[in-house]
Amino acid sequence: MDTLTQSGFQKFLAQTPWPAAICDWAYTDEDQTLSYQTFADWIARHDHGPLHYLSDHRAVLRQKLSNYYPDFQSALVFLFDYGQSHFLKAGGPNLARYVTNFQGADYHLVLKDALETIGLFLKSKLPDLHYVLSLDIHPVLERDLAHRAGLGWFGKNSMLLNRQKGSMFIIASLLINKKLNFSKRTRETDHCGTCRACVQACPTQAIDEQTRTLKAERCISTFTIELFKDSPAPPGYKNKEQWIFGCDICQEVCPWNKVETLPDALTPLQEKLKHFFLDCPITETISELEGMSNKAFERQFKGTSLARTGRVGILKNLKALI
Ligand code: B12
Ligand code: SF4
Ligand code: SF4
Repeated sequence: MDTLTQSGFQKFLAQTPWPAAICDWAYTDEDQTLSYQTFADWIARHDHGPLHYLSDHRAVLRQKLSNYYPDFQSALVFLFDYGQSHFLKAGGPNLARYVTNFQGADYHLVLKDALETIGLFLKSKLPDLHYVLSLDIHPVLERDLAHRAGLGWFGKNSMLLNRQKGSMFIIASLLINKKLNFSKRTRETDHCGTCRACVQACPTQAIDEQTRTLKAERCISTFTIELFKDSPAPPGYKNKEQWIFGCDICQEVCPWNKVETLPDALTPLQEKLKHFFLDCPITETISELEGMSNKAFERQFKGTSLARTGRVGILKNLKALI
């Protein structure tokens, strides 16, 4: 008995409170990626720099979804919005919006729960449905998947861009062992045109506009999120924006991103992040962190994105700015 309809699903999505708005979603049953060669060439050029987890045995899994999930039949792809602005300051210090805008929590945790909630709903309608998640860390080319579902195009900064929303969202998907009776969209075409705003704004010249990929070693995001121990900052890291975790510069300048202001009160986690990292000069945060043990840092920032790099990683980011 198939009681799952697209309108019923849409109603369920509209009635459920999510940790961030679902700004768009779509369905696809296309297994094969369109841009695996772009990925393979990128690895062959060593443009992944220090991101070794992308070039190991899992690289080839990204070619098609059924390499990762052999029962793959279809996917539901969701875009979770993080495009609000209440924390950003000219002259920094700044945290990437995704750090603060999922109520201050690590999106991997809150969106995993959100996807599981969606999965439970689907299973309540189709008991023999199974799924696995694709949420950043899985061997899936997620931008390509969202593009196949018709959710956007690849910007020159390599971001997946959506006509309504721009690029400030996290892509999170359920890969499913059944086809659903949902409508499919046509693929989005390129809408960057002659614009080069992101290429010009990147302070570290990390964007390779010909291939619409990044030279990961030069990206502030790699330095601040992916490198935990002492390592040299890319030239240009020390700039007036002072991104201490992640970097949104090439998205901020994109004409497709409309920055919104949130009137909401801050959650305790957001308050903590703001108070500790953004409201005082970097030199003060450094002394505070130097007087703190690794364990105390873990306790303070458990459940936030900053737990990834830990105290030593954040200190590395801050010290490279003074
Ligand atoms: C490794 C990684 C990084 C690395 C490298 C990023 C990069 N651009 O390659 C670093 C640490 C630098 C990084 C930074 C960021 N990341 Co990141 N990252 C990833 C991860 C885990 C893998 C990406 C990857 O495989 N890169 C290799 C390149 C070659 O592949 P790609 O990025 O998918 O790019 C494709 C397009 O360039 C495409 N392409 C280009 N031209 C054309 C033309 C045509 C016609 C076609 C078909 C395809 C095509 O081919 C490529 C291969 O599919 C993904 C999650 C995932 N599993 O996919 C998140 C992901 C890409 N990151 C994300 C985010 C949010 C960020 C940051 C904004 C975080 C921040 N604020 O600091 C920045 C943005 C920097 C930027 N401009 O890309 C989001 C992006 C959402 C979106 N709207 O696109 C993702 C999808 C995570 C998620 N689940 O939402 N990230
Ligand atoms: S995230 Fe920052 S450093 Fe990386 S490509 Fe974009 S602007 Fe450049
Ligand atoms: S800034 Fe311009 S070139 Fe870059 S992604 Fe946006 S529209 Fe495309």
